[in-house]
Formats: sequence, structure tokens, C-alpha cells
Amino acid sequence: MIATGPTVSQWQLRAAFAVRLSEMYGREVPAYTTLVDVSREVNEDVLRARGAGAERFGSLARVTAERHGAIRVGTPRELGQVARVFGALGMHPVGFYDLREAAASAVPVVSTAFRPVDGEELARNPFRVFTSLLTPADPRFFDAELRARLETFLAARELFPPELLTLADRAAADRELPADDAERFLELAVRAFELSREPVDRAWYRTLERVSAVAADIGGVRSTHINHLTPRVLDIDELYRRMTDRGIEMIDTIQGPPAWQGPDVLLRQTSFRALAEPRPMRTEDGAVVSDALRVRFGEVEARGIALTRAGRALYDDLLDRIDTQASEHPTRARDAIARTVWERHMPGSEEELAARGLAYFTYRLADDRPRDGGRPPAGIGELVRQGWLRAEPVVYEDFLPRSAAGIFQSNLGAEGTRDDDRQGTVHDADWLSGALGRELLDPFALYEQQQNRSLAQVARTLGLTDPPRRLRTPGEPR
Ligand code: OOG
Ligand code: NI
Repeated sequence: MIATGPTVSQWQLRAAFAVRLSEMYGREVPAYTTLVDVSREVNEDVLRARGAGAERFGSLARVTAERHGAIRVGTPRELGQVARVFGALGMHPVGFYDLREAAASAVPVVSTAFRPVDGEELARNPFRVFTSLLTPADPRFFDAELRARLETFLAARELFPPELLTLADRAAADRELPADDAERFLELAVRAFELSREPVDRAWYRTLERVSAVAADIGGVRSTHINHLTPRVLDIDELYRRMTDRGIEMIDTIQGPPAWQGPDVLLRQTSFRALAEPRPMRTEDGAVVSDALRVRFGEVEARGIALTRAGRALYDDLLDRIDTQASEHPTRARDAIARTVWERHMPGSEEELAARGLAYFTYRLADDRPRDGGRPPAGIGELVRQGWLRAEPVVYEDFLPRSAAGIFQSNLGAEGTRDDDRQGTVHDADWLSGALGRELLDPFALYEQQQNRSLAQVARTLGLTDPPRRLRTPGEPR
């Protein structure tokens, strides 16, 4: 195709979409603007206090622009359309989260996250959207009659206008759009995620709400909306204090790993409940009245190193230990228990995480490496220790099912109901991939690729036949 005017590339579309969504959400949920302001202040203060080291997990420019959003849809068809819209922005479905299992209350959804996948694209703009799909077929939540009504209701609505989907397919195929098409695409895409002013059928909404507030939020209305937009912060404990000082009531925990002296791993998140927002509702006799719904909230996060499968198994095991100890000592603060568990079992340095194969790093040759003609030592660990290689942590770009369930739960008005005597319907990663109509990418494979590519590059430069490997530590199981 011959471009005749200025064009907008996929990453520019993605960055512009994130900015416009942020402007829209700020207009609709003013506390979000406070959150963004406080995050920016905290990030600047951290950079001032810690210097360049503060940018080890991403430049201030990336971190300041960084957002994730969350949306929820009702049917595989809708999910397939979401994949087309985000595909236009160079975002692909990564990971599978079953929140039906992760949450104690009724959260009848399975989820994935759309995000850029390669390092360069992530550095340009890492915008990601946690996307959940309702599971009306799961009899633990919905009986046959409610399921049928829900599916009929969902089949009749249209979340994305055909014009938007056509533009999205063009952007995905050409990896860019002409400037005026880009403008139209952005306008339609942002509009699709605004909160609708259309009156809500009150009886229907309340019927679903008795089963699950999440089901009502998804299937009780004829549109979708972004339900939170999350900035990234370099010191989430400090942010928590400053938000509380400003009188914004946060949930009572920071989800994920505890605050401690060692390396930050994975993801820490916290949130505040949004206020009830006025919404027009249609009553049974057809009158439209003003009511209120509490469906949107604010969240903030801090990101650390991506863990390997082994690292993740350790993380999950430590969470279990914390749970056990917390239930045995109900008077002890969970935070204190968590910190003690971490200090005892989590490696206290990036070097140790790397040596034990628990986290991902990219490696590059040091500019000031030994050049006296000596042969490089074997093994990544020695190469780093002897100054040949520099290791940089790979940032965790994904989500955590337990934290996500905690965020869902802390923002629900009511628990809803679930009948655990019934057998849940199998909705696994393969099923979700089928619903998406595209491959669901494995986050571990993506991180590993990033690490391996950097090692292959090192091998090429040093003229080695094989990329350097991690040598097993003594006593490590094979
Ligand atoms: C998504 C909740 C999950 C996160 O950051 O873990 C999430 C939702 O509320 O729809 O966004
Ligand atoms: Ni979130």
C-alpha cells in the first residue's frame, strides 16, 4: 500500500489511546486524577532520593506513561472483537486467569491480559488491559433459566460499531493507519469504553446482582466500560500513606509480596473504592429514575522482576505459608508475618535470584569487560562476577490471580452467591483461546525468549558456539 499522507504507527496509536483513555477516565472519576498526581510526585521523589538506580525497572518516562486498564465482556463473540480492537494497537492476549477459583465470593469470569509482547514495543509504551469474560455456563453461579436470559440479552447488544472493527482490522494488517483514520479509530475506541448514560433496566440489574455484582456489571447493561485505569508507582507504600493523608480511603492491604529490603518481585497493587455514581434506571412501570451504581474504582501498582516457573512456585508456596501462619496466629498482623516469611525464604539479592534460576534477566556485554585476550569463564554467574556481563532484571508485565481476585472482591458491594456443590464448567486456557479466536500466549515463554535472545547476542559478539548457560548451584535438583 502506498501511503499518501502522514501515518500513525501501531505503537503511536497505542500511546495515544492510553492518553485519551486516561483523559476520559479523569473526567469521569476525579479521584483517579488525584491518584495520577500523587503517583507522579512519588516517582519524582524516588528518583531524586535514589538517583539512576530508581530506573532499574524502567525509565521514568516509561513508568510515568504506564497504565493498565480493566474491562469485562459477556460473550466469546465480544471477546473476539476486543482482540481485534487491541490487535490494532499491537496488543496480544497473554496468560490465563481463572478468577472463579481464585476468589472466595462470586466472580464468575475467566481472564487474560492484552499487551505488547516484545521488548522494544514494551519500552515504547507498555499499555495493557486486563480483560475478563463472563461464564454464564457455570452452574455454580447461574441456573439454566438465568443463563438463557443472560445469553439472550448479551446476544442482542453491540459493544463495538462495525466502523471501529473495520478500522481495527486495517491497522492490524498494515501496522499503521493514515492520520485521519487513526483519529476516527481513537474516537470510536475511547467512546466504546465510556460509561453509558442509557437507562439501566433496574429489575434485570438487581436480579443479576443477587448472583454476582460482577455479573450485573457485565450483563446488566447494554455496553461495556473501563472499570479502572492503573498508574505505576516506584514506591507503593509511600503512595498508600500519601493517599490516606489526602483522605482517600484505600483498601486495607497492598496485595502481592510484602515490603522488604530485598528485590521487588512480580507485582504489588492496592486500590480504593470509587464513589457511587448517579445512573439513570428504568423501573418496572417504565419510569426513568435517578439511582446510583458503584462500579468503578482506582488502583495503583508497583512492578518488580519477572519470576521463572520455579520462582513462581516459590512465590505461591510462600503465600500459602503466610496464609497458614496468619490463620494460626489471628492476632499477628499479616504484613509482619509476610515480611518474616520473605526474609527467611526469598533470596535477598538479584544475584541469588539469578544463580538459583528463579528470575529472568537480560544480559549484555560490559563496556569495560576484561580485554586482555583471556577466555571468558563458563557459566552466566562467573561471567557476571568477573565483569564480562551486566544483568538487567526483566520487568514483570503480567498480573497475579490472587491479587486480581482480591481487587475484584474488595470493590464488590455484596458477596453474591455460589453453589459449590455443583461442578464448575471447564473453562481453561484452551477454551479461552478458542473464544478469542487466536493463540493465547504463555507469559513464561515470552520472558524466557527475551532472556535467551540477549544471551544469543552475547554469544555472537564473543564468538562462542553456544550461548552461556546458568550453571546449577551445588545440591540443586535436576
Ligand atoms: C479486573 C481486576 C484485575 C488487576 O490489576 O489485577 C486487575 C477487574 O476488576 O475487572 O485489574
Ligand atoms: Ni487492575
